Amino acid sequence: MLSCSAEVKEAIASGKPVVALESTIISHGMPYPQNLETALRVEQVIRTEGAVPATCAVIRGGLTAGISVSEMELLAQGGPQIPKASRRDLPFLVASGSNGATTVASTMIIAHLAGIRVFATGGIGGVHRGATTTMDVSADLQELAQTPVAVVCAGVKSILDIGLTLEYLETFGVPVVGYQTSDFPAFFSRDSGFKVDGRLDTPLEVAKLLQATWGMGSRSGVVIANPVPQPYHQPYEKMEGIIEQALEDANKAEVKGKAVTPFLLARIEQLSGGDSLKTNVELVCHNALVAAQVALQLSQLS
Ligand code: PSU
Ligand code: MN
Repeated sequence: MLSCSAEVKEAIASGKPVVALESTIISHGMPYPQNLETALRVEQVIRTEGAVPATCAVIRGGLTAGISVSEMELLAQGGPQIPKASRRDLPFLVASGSNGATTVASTMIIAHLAGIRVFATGGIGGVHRGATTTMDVSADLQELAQTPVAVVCAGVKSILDIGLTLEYLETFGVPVVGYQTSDFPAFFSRDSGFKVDGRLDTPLEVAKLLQATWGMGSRSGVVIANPVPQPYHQPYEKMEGIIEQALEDANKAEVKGKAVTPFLLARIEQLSGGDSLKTNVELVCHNALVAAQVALQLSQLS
């Protein structure tokens, strides 16, 4: 059921640093062809740092770590026609031999099965605004509570309730690291008004934190919140107006379930023009860089 590329298999077996990457960001998070260009660039960033990239997806029913360029192209061109697969969707795709784009939750599952401990993405899912009545809480949070993989991200978009997302992570005992910052970032913006408890400044410090987490028997994931580089930062207030509009549109269109996040991402992209996409691409590449450096330190410690 698990299928690793020859390169990824060899790297894991010989203890080389490997970084997992998700594919919902390819099919549902960005338009074509920027999605494909970004997916390829992210892999290159990881290689340049001396680590091996493992983009994950469900391919013909196989939980795959290390998809090929042509498979990446298929997911990029297919866009929203490719099923978005979180934890509960995986059995359907595996049983029917289908393709699927993996979210943070399902990429963590594949990474853990394969023996990969570090994963880079853009933003994680979280507690949606209004969740006290809709109960819309991303399965990503539940996965972080139970699967020992470190996720390097630029925080969460303020389409979510950032405060409640942090509360949820605290309840489930998930360490949240601020990488070179004490502010929890809000994806497009370097700060959200919320603080992190733990600031760490080097890849070695992060690797030691991961070792400590898993060394004491914890099975949880770790969030490594890495703010977007300053030149691409968008002011929080500027994005907030756009996000409010996107949320209003989602409400009017009565979007529900797993369609909510892709709808909001696409609407924000439309409303904000090229700026937000550029920021999105750059922060993903920067997360990949930091993830590769952490994976390298972790492989040297083990
Ligand atoms: N947030 C982003 N970009 C993304 C996602 C979230 O800024 O592409 C994607 C990720 O794949 C994440 C998923 O795991 O959306 C969460 O979806 P949901 O809220 O339906 O769990
Ligand atoms: Mn949801």
